[in-house]
Amino acid sequence: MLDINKDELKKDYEKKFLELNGKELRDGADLQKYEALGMLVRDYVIRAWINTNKKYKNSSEKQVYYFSMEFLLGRLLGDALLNLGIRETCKEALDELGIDLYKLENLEQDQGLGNGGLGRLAACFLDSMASLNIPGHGCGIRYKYGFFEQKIIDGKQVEVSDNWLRERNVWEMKKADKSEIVKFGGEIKTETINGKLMFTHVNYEPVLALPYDTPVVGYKNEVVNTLRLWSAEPVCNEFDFSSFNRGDFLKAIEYKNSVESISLVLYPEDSFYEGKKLRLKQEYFFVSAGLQSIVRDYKKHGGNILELEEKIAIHINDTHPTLAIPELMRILMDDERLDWETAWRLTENIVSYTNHTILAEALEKWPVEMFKKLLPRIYMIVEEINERFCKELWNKYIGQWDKISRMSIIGDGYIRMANLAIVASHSVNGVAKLHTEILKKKEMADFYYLYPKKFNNKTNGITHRRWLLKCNPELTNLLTETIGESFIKHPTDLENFEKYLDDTNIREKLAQIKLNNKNKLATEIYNTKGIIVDPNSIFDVQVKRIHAYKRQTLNCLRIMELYNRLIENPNLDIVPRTFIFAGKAAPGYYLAKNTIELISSIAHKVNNDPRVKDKIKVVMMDNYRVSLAEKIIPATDLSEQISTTTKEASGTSNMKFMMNGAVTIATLDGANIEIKDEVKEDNIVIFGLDAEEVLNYYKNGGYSSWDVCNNDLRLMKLTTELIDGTYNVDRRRFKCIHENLLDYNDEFFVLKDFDEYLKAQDRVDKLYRDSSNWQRMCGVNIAHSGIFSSDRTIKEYATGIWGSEVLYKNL
Ligand code: 26V
Repeated sequence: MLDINKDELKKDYEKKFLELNGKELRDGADLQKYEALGMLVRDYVIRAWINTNKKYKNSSEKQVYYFSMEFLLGRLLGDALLNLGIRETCKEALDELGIDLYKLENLEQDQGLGNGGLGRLAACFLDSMASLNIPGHGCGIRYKYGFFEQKIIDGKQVEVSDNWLRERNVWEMKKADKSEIVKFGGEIKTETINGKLMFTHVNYEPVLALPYDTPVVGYKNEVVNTLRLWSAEPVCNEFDFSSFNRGDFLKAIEYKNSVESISLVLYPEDSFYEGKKLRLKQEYFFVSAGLQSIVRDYKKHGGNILELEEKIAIHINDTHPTLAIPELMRILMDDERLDWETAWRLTENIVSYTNHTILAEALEKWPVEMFKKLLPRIYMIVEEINERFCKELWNKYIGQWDKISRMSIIGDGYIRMANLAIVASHSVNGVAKLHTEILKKKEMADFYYLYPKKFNNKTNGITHRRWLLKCNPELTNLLTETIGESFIKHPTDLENFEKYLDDTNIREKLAQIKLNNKNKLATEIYNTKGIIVDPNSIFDVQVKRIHAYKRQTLNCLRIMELYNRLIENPNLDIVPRTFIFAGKAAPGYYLAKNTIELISSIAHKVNNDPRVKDKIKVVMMDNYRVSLAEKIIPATDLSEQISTTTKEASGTSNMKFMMNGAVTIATLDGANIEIKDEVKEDNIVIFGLDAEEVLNYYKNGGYSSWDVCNNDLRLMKLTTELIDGTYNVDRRRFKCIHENLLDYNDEFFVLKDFDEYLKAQDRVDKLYRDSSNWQRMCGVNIAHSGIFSSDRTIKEYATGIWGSEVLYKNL
């Protein structure tokens, strides 16, 4: 915790501003004021950062490295202030200077180096590791362009590049002296020296990996860990270009472009495998740079390579960093001269893997020919791993060729990354109980029977520091006034709040806080979309990536149905609702983009119809991102978690909403099940097919969406409305959604769950009318959300997977 008072902070800030801008604070622009504050906070952080690194160097604690293609950090200023324990002091200091801290915080660009849940989870984990005194660091790519910015123009998604580095990034520190070389292409020369086979990589294309470090500040504990992101640069310097003759010059430019493309842009796909060579390059680039620097650092401080497994843990976030396995083998064998068996033992004990999805279309596999050419030495190692593994299988499963070929790492001309990750790591985990069970019993059953001990569950979590303390200060105040501050370090202490819920005064306060947050969001909606919404209506929210399995279409159909009912009966007695959507669609995912258009069309129709104007409103907000989530979530009454059961591995927004006192309407999917177990059935609204029913339909058939539709007059009307011009003069506009629901038999059971969903929404309507009980439900959700803090999750990873020291026990 930083020991600084308001006056000192004021003085430091004015001085910093002057230094940076050569003018007085009062003459500065807001952006300059933000930058100066950011630079000042970075200065405050640096002392503790240096000390933390020193401490790590001199201690024998295991260092954990979290390898991830994505880190969705959002903004950092507010978090850094909060974790340093000076956000309040800073607010007061700035107030006295006539500056609004929150306004400055709003000027920071989001660091959007991730697609969705997987990248945000990585960011929450970094925060928890630092706050729990765990030496845990991130390793990833410093994409020049992050996840695209989404504009909704004429109801359609338009993608704009996210040039997040346009303004100065005050948080990162370039560490040129820590650069590494990563090698692509070329050939491998094999020779025997002193009776030992040696492999030399020749004629390769070298790429300079340049690290940028960002501090990860722990909560009031003086710990600052590191997120290291790698940028790809050409090896030779600019000057060399001028000395080339014309032919070489063009070649040099080609080289420069090809190298820089590696860290140019984040792939805007999630849950969809993109078999592109550039993606493979990205994956190898950052794992190779990361591992080389880890081993180099380890040896520099006198570490014995044979003890590496006791001193470091490498965690791979989904299969994207799986090349860490053969790369570590390469370093240990070719650079450190260890034999295969020793290198294998170390690698297996060091690496652990998390699976984040069962969607088949997200399973990474690389064409052998492409892989071999790009990574010749790595290919040799993967081939050897596969041969040894298959030999084991032949001995164990005599004659069971189907099973062996399913499990093989290389097969059908592809390298299967999940198989490699399972075979070569000591731990494989899913991200919620149901998801882990599906991995064990279904998707990865062959491997589970072979290695039952490797499989385990680690239900996801979210950092309550960002997702409660920072984004909902009023609720935080109410909590500390009632139950004290212990929940901040021990989030399950939030349970103490439950006993206050009998107090009507507290329930009214909860309602007032929600209303205040809704007012703020209403203003934001008006400012960005020009739509007036009623803060006294139910804020009914579905914000997440747009994807068929998340079923935004189910939400659309029920709004269309409610609209029809209201038109038929203008006196229909419903609690007014505001339906809020936000989310990006992958640029190449037609159905998802079409869904955004449908939402926009419904919004257009409904919002312009005076007959329903006091009852329902529909809003599709632009550019969903971390900082927008921080505004929407505290203002939500009803959280929509309506994925097809079995498809959402966990979900994490479900946890954020409950922590901010929203009631959830959900299918029994992912972590929704565990949320229900915590709050009990009375405090959540559940509907829809269960996992067994869904899996049974997938396996044995028996579902006909046409039959469901033909037996439900509402659905007949609604599906017709999709293609009869009701929502767009161009009748073909939503043909694709119509086809998916009917001609392709509704893969995600939208029509099947429709009736139950509507009934569940009616229950919500009734529950909300009993305002006092509704507030109790909200309170119970808050009180039981502590278990979903990522602190709990990280403790489970630390003890159950990484075997890292658990110093947080002293907290
Ligand atoms: C796959 C691919 C394939 C290649 C192109 C880029 C790319 C990027 C991401 C993915 C996998 C996405 C998996 C994912 O985001 N899963 C989500 O993970 C959350 C954290 O565990 C979890 O809460 C969500 O339920 C799950 O969908």
